[in-house]
Amino acid sequence: MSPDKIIVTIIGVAAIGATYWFFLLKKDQVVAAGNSVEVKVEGGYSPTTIKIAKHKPTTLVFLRTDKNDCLEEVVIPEFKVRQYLPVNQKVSIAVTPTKAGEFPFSCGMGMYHGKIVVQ
Ligand SMILES: [Cu+2]
Repeated sequence: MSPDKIIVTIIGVAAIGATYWFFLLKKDQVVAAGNSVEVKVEGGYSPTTIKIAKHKPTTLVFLRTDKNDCLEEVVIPEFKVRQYLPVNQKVSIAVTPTKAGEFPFSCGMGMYHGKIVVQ
């Protein structure tokens, strides 16, 4: 291999590594909720995983700062929630999980995902 090809290969591998690192870190973002937990809605959900305790009333406070229409609704099937999220306005959703498990939530079109882990 010529030196320029080696450099291109190294940069390529580094870019792939950085991408994996970025997404893995994003995926591993877990927050244990107290009585409430704030979820930022900006190009997805942050945190993506929220841990809450069984039988504990918990308020999920969604704050959407992303003008993308894709994120204007949040859907949590387990709690029968389909909620419109106005931009730059906090929306509180109270849930009291009655069973343990992992319950996904997503935007109205199912393109962005997060999950609620009940323990
Ligand atoms: Cu969407």
